[in-house]
Amino acid sequence: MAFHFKEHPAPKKTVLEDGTEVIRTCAWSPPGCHAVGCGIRLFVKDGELVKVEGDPDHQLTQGRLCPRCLALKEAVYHPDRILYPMKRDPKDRGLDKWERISWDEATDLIVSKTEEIRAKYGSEAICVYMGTGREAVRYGFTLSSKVLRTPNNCYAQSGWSCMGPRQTAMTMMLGSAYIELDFNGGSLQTWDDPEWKRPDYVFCLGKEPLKSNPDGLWGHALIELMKRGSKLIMVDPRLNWLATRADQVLQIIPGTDAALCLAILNVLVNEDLVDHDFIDKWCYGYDELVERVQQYTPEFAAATCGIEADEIVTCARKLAYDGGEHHWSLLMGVAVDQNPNGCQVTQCLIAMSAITGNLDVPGGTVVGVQMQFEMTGATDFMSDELKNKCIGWDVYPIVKVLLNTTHPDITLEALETGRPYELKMAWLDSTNLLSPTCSAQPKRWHDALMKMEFTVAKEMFMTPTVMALADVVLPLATWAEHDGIVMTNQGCQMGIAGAINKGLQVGECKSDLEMLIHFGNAFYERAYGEEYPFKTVEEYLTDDVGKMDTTWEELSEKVVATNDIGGYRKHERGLIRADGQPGFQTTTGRVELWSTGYQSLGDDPLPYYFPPKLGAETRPDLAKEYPLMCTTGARYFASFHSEHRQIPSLRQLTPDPYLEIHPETAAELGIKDGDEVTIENPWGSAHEIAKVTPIVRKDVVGAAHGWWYPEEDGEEPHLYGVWKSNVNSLIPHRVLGKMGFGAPYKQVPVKVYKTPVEECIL
Ligand SMILES: Nc1nc2c(c(=O)[nH]1)N[C@H]1C(S)=C(S)[C@@H](COP(=O)(O)OP(=O)(O)OC[C@H]3O[C@@H](n4cnc5c(=O)[nH]c(N)nc54)[C@H](O)[C@@H]3O)O[C@H]1N2
Ligand SMILES: Nc1nc2c(c(=O)[nH]1)N[C@H]1C(S)=C(S)[C@@H](COP(=O)(O)OP(=O)(O)OC[C@H]3O[C@@H](n4cnc5c(=O)[nH]c(N)nc54)[C@H](O)[C@@H]3O)O[C@H]1N2
Ligand code: SF4
Ligand SMILES: [Mo]
Repeated sequence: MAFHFKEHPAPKKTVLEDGTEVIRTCAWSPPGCHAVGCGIRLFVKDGELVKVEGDPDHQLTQGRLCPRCLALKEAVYHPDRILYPMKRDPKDRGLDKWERISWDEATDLIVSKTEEIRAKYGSEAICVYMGTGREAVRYGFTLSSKVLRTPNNCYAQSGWSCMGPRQTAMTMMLGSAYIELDFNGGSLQTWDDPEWKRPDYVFCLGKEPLKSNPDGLWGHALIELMKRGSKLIMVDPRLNWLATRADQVLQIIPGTDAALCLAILNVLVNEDLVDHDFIDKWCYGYDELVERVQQYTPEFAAATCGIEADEIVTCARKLAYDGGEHHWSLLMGVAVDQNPNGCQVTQCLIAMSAITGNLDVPGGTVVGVQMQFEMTGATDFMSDELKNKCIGWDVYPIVKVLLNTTHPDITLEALETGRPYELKMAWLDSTNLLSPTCSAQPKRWHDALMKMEFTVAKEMFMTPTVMALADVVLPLATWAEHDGIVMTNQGCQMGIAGAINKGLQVGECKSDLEMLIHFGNAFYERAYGEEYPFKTVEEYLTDDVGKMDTTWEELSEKVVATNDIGGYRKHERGLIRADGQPGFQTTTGRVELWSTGYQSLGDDPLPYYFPPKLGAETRPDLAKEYPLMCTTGARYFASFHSEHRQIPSLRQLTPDPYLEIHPETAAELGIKDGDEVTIENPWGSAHEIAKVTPIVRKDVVGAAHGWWYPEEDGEEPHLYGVWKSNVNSLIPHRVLGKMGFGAPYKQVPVKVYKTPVEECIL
């Protein structure tokens, strides 16, 4: 791996005639985004942010920005922003009785309470809660393991349904980090690089990257590929904007993706549209896979997925191996994970790429390399006894093998029951989990977390979660207010490595990294009697970036580099395996179509399909009363999960939570566009506004997630209206795949009705 810089980069800072400084930087969070690192120009006058523009000198994004980055100024100077540390008496939880305190007092309080809890109950009584891949995640594992010295770091989404299933198959089948669309972001020449070929097809399943820019992929790259001739195949129950530009759309019944992918494999192997050379040299278990997929015919999948059989055959033929002339690239989204069958969907997708000769070739799917940076938080100094206390490792060993976290569903059960032991302290690092985001059945999380003896939170704004649960809240700096680094797919994929350059200071806010170093020093000195290795952000970043043969100073000055992870066919050159040998980092050294890893974790080594766990086939008892399948959480430009609801220009773009419903279904139910509707099932109900649209299947509705109402009363029990549109109240807990990953966030049965006028609350 190496960073490459443009030969003559634009200067980091220029000063305009009126004294305004223009500072080049790369965005991350807060406010929310994944690690995309789009190029930004901050206009700062006398320490105040005047405006934000896209940076035309950023080699990848070239000035293009989403509305969320353009609205940064509204977030920075929002009157509701938390600017100072605050505390509240635990007996006043839920009440707006916050008292401003100094950083010193906050630090004393946090260190003394943590040590009191550690002494009484052991380190394992502390749990850090993190959300999705915002900047906090880069430092949060280090915070929990090294600074707070607890094995418990929880990502609360039921079934680890974001990346859990995808990461399982990538690790087990390839031994690799994240696999990605080949958009050639790791080359300074990007699409003019002669080594690169544009994919002939992009097979996009359950992902809409223009809106989501997920996991660090700059979604707009797809448009560049399409301009150069790449054709798109979309598998999605919603005909989203990208689908309207696609070559083929498979409008699937939610949660049946494994059946479709198995049928595509069936066509590929039976019509012999595969790369035998690659299979013979690099794959393990092909014959068994061939046998397994026989039962999954296109006709079977057609009936299961609600797609015509000949559409499936046509699709498979587009993905065929044709002697290596043409290639296709894979985009797989979170809809893969938010499905108890998700570990098998990914298994199929990787098999499809591998057997058609599209793994790690130009225009194919790029294989990621292992992380070079400290992110996962080394626990080597922890005793095995303490490490193994990590909640849920005994029930679902996959979390131990794959991720340095607790198991989310088991964590809730531990909080509720006190078994295997009591959790007593929560550090809410980057999640607003009472809003309909991370948690399934968030009222249960609310009640369980109310039992904590002490709770710390970091936030930009008062959220329902902080208002209900926290005793201390620490003010968080936006990405314009701190230094840091940001890399595509957190550095394990080709793409950019950008400097986050501080442009201004607001209140007493600190960044995640500043807080890590602050509390690192405080705990080491006062509690452990040791010296924390870093005194300043600069020292930390110098150490981090130094691994890439550059310095923090150089990256900061030049603002953006490309991250070269070693090009294509890395398995041939020993760049995937830890021992430097050719092959993949698996037991057999090959791409495991028959997975020894799945088998060792108690699952079937070959992919299989089961119908949605809450769908009509499995739960006919529910189907009659709850006939519609509800998919949730398709992303919007104007929000990142629960964030941005208080930002005026963004709220104007998406003022309400919308429930997408087909015109015929709406007519049958007497629902008109703009009506307030109630979405209901045995687990709960939520109110949203009907958006009557032909883009959804007639048997499907699409609900928005992440809603709360910052403009409303924040105190208990209202909590900014967090229970009004809380679609996650309808998602039951612990409905998981065999290994413990994948939950039905995108396929719950519901009924929908027009809310009676007297019960309207929106
Ligand atoms: N129904 C439904 N629910 C879903 C989904 C769905 O599709 N449908 N998607 C799920 C997925 S994939 C995910 S990953 C989860 C995400 O869930 P979360 O990541 O928990 O999202 P939020 O609840 O918005 O909480 C994030 C909080 O962190 C703060 N924050 C933002 N940036 C930073 C930062 O850089 N540092 C720190 N310290 N804090 C920051 C924000 O202000 C916000 O309050 O939601 C899941 N929930
Ligand atoms: N603006 C914005 N960007 C975000 C986020 C955000 O909240 N806002 N969240 C971030 C996070 S944490 C994540 S994980 C990513 C997720 O980003 P993506 O992976 O792009 O996922 P989604 O937008 O949830 O859903 C993508 C598509 O899946 C479809 N879909 C729904 N159910 C199914 C199904 O059963 N099968 C198939 N094949 N498709 C289905 C939806 O209709 C939608 O069009 O986005 C990240 N980026
Ligand atoms: S993807 Fe959009 S919101 Fe995210 S950093 Fe880039 S411009 Fe900003
Ligand atoms: Mo996610």
